[in-house]
Amino acid sequence: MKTIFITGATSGIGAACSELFAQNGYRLIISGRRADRLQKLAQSLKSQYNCSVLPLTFDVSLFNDCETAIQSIPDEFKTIDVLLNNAGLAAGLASIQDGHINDWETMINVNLKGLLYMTRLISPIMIKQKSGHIVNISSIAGKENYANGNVYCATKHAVDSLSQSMRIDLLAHGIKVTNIAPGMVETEFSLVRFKGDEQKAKNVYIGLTPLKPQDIADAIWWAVSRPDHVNISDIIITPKAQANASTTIRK
Ligand code: NDP
Ligand code: 8X3
Repeated sequence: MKTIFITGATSGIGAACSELFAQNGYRLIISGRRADRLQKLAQSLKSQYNCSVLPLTFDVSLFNDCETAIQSIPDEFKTIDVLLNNAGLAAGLASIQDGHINDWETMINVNLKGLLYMTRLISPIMIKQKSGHIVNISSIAGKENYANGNVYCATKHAVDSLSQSMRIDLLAHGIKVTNIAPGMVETEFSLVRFKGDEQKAKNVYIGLTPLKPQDIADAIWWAVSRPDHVNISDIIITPKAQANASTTIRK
């Protein structure tokens, strides 16, 4: 039985991946900061799929907390076949001249440093195993920039760049690296970006059919379930109504 470690499993893409990998017989380590959601998800996955699930509550932007959480993993879960670096967020949508320093720091700490911390802690486990697969969730914002996306786009470009670097550094160790670059996916992403403003969040998806988190989970499952000799390097996925980071068609 294989094990996947999913960050940001309490919502959206991470929750959908938890469900799909559980359905496909994986053992799961699920993480996020909201303990109540993690417990509920763990219970629901165990009862639906009779799988082993280890919920770990911690903040990926705090290195010591990542380290403590990983050290607490019991032997049963210690072989980590897949690391899904998914936890992330956009905070605000302000121009560079008006941006809030706290928002910038949050995005850099979670999207960039958090992904680095998790990779630094888990890649040595994979190196010892001589196998593993790291999947990084970047974004279409990691391929192109859009108005007021500035720091979010920069963190996702950095994720795209790190996926390329990881593929080089981990090549000799038999570890695969996949970069996933979604366009608009309806999750809590916009609610978080607009700090709980439901109307602003809804407006993002008005007049078009966005991707569902399950669409991204399907792509990740496909990439991870290829034969051992195949590495899927990069996937860009947008809704049919989105041509690139800033061009959409709405009814
Ligand atoms: P959600 O807001 O629905 O989920 C984000 C997840 O990240 C939550 O589980 C949240 O858990 C977790 N998270 C946020 N901050 C932290 C933290 N400091 N420590 C640990 N976990 C954290 O958004 P999505 O599912 O859409 O986002 C998942 C990833 O996909 C992100 O990296 C995002 O940038 C990326 N993405 C999203 C797109 C979209 O349109 N939705 C498009 C392209 C990429 P908790 O709050 O419990 O800690
Ligand atoms: C999230 C998608 O287009 O808001 O990464 O940047 S977008």
